[in-house]
Amino acid sequence: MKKVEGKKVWVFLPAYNARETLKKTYQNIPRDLVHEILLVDDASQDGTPELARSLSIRTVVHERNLGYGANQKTGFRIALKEGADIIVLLHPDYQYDPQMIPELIGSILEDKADVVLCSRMRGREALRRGMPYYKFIGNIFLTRVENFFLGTSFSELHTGLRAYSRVALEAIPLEKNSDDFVFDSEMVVELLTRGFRFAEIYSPARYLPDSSSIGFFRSVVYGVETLLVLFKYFFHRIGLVKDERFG
Ligand SMILES: Nc1nc2c(ncn2[C@@H]2O[C@H](COP(=O)(O)OP(=O)(O)OP(=O)(O)O)[C@@H](O)[C@H]2O)c(=O)[nH]1
Ligand SMILES: [Mg+2]
Repeated sequence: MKKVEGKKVWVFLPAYNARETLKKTYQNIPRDLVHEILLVDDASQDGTPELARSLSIRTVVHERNLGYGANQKTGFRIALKEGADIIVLLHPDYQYDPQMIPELIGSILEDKADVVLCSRMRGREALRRGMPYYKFIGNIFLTRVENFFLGTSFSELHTGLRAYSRVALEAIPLEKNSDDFVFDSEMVVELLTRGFRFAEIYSPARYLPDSSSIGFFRSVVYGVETLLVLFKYFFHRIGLVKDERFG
């Protein structure tokens, strides 16, 4: 696929201590349809920004560690300000296949979707590839609860490879969202409840020794916070506590 006339595709890498995996991730990004690659570094201690700059990746650095959600706020703010039409979020820990990007953005380019998620969850493949058992079970459980509350049928809502259209990102109050990991779940609920069209593709993730993987405690915090977002949405829907973040 060649660069699509008039559509600016950005790839955004939210980075934290990604030095071991950044180069591999970056080199696998198909360049012919991507206009800009932006890395936001959240005060890594392993030299991630220095490596990024040596690879000629445009790099923005947080002075101190602000969190995964705050990292995305910075990235989306810059991309939107500079006219990106489609923004691909890609974790730089080389767990996701950058070669999936053309397929990922295809339905946005064709105006058939506003948000596309690259699911890692189909059958037990993720387990075979090394996803820890508690993450596998947690992912299935959380996605099922989300599907129940949102009336959807996704196989996974927690992936680190997704694409958003500009229109979708501009419609939601990004800055009001969490600075932590639950930012991703807030976005999904805000976009779905505003009626944006979601699509899902599939590509299993890699679990290599140097890929970033948050531990058990932070995973549980993420899970509980995601459930809280759903409860808030439910109360909003039944009119008990209105929350302007949801449509
Ligand atoms: N800004 C910021 N990003 C972080 C922090 N910790 C991890 N990340 C990044 O957030 C992304 C997701 O974190 P991971 O540790 O890979 O966790 P995960 O993808 O939810 O879980 P896995 O499926 O095990 O990979 C990675 O790209 C990390 O670089 C942090 O403290 N701050
Ligand atoms: Mg990871």
